[in-house]
Amino acid sequence: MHKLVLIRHGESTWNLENRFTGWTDVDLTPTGVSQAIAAGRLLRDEGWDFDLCFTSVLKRAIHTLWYVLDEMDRTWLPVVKDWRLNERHYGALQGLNKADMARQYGEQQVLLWRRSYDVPPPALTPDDPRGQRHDRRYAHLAPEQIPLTECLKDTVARVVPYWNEAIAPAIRSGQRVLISAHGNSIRALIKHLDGISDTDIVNLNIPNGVPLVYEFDAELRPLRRYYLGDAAAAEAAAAAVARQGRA
Ligand code: DG2
Repeated sequence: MHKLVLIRHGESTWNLENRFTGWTDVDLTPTGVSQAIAAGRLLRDEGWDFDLCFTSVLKRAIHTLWYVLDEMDRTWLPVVKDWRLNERHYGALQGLNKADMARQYGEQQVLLWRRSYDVPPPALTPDDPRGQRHDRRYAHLAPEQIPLTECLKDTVARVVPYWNEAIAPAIRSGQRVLISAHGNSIRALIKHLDGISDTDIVNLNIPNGVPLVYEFDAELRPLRRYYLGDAAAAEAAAAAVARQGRA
């Protein structure tokens, strides 16, 4: 049987301020650091170990991985960073407060922007300073590959090929893999792995800093998905994420 652990980064400064973040590269808060350390301790105490780690090119996920690995005394493990694990690009919403947007446009509209499968938020203009077209970490990409907005479907369209090319072969070859990523890049992967419908995916929310385990059969078909540690606390934290879009 193969296993995989996914973790959404610990609380970021913009999670705390309830701002749409997307590809904006914000830090962890002290709470976020504590969440990552606690996750590392839990993994260590429960006897987990890894051979290979993947993360995005955003520091909230990278730093979360650092703290987890440090707690496990595994900072020497190989880490592959790839933009395809980045958060879903939140377009012109990036930087805006989620509750303010719900007051201005209504909770239904914000739910559509946050959780619908195929409705993208309004796009950034190519010259918007909040965009990434001049960011050196994306210089190897063609300009049209650097999103100006994304719906979850767009995120699935980059996460799943990366899963197929890089992550799934590593797991199949017997490597124990840990992925540190984001609420919506993880939702994109779960949608694919568990075959969740476009309508049901609306109800899936991912809490910060809680290790999520997948068990697979030899063909990498999911057998089980569960949070490590206090399952009720993880569910409560996921419900709190859902409420971030309320006025
Ligand atoms: C959050 C997710 O991304 O927000 O971009 O605002 O996981 O990197 O903190 P993350 C963002 P929601 O889709 O839950 O509003």
